[in-house]
Amino acid sequence: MKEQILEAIERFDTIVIHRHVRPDPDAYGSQCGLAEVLKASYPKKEIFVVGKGEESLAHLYNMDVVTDEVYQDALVIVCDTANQERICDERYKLGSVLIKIDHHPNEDPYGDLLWVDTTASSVSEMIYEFYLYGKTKGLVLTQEGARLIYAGIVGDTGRFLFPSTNTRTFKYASELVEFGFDLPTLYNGLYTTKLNVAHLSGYILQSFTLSDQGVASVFLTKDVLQKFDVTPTDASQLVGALGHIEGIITWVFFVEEEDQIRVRLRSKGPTINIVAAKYRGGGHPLAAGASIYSWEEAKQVIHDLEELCTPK
Ligand SMILES: [Mn+2]
Repeated sequence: MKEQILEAIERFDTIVIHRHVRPDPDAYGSQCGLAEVLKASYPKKEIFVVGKGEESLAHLYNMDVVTDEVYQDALVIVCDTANQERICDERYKLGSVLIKIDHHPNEDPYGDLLWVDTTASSVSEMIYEFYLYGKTKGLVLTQEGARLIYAGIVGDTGRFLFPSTNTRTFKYASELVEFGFDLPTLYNGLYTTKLNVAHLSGYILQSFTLSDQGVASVFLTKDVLQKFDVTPTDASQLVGALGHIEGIITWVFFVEEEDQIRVRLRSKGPTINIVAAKYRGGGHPLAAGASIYSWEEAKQVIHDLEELCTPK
C-alpha cells in the first residue's frame, strides 16, 4: 500500500491533506508531518493542510486557507480519521483521488486507496514509517517534520504510557529525537495546563463516582463548565485523569454541550467501542467517544459499562 500511495503522490502536482474535527496532536502531527515530508521532497508540488485550526495546537503548525479551485486535479489525503463524518472540511470530496491513512478500526472504508494499521500507536508513527519506506526513493524528512511526527506519537501514546506503545514506537521516537528539535519547548507547548483547566481537574478528582463493578463516571454539566470557565473541549482533554486510580476498570465523562452530551469512554481492558457504537459513536477498543441527548441515556451508558465489567 505504501508503494501505491507514493505512486499517487508522485503523479499529482497539488496535494491537500485533511484530518479530523476537534484535532489532537496526532491529527496535527500526521497531517502536518506528512506535509513537511512532501514539501521537502517535492519542492515543485503545491502541498496544503486544511481544516479548522485549533488554538491550543497553533504552536505545532498553521493551517492553510485554500479555494475550491485548488481541489481540481488534486490528490486528497485524510489522516487519522476513521469515518467521513469526522473529516474536517467537507471539500475532501472535491479532489481526483482520495487516500485514507488511519489507525482506527476501519469501519468506514472510504477513499480510493486505504492504508489502515490498527497496530500503530498513532498515524504519526505511520507517517514516519512511510518516510522510512520512501527514503531511498526520494522522500526527505526535515527537523520540523520530525518534530511534528514526534508530537503526534507523544500525544496519542500519552507520553509512551498507553498500551499501544510498543518497541516500534520507542525505536521511531529515538530516531526522531536524533533530528535535534527542541524537546523541552515541544513538551511545554503540549502540556502546559491553563489555570482554569487545572482547577477543573481538581473538581473531577473530587467528584467522580465509582460503582462496585469498577465503572467511574464524571458529569460535566453546562453549569460546572461555566463555573470553571472551561470549554467542552478543555473538559474532554482531562479524560485521562482517572486512568491511574485504584479500582477503576472503565470510565466515562459526560460533557454537556449546546445541543448534545459528549460521551468520552476509556477502558483498561473491556472493549468499550462497542458501547460507543450503540450511542452514535466509535473509536478504539480502549478509547472511544459517542453522543447522547439526555441524562437518562447517560444512565444507560453507565449501565452498559457495568454489564461489560461484570465477570461472566
Ligand atoms: Mn490518532
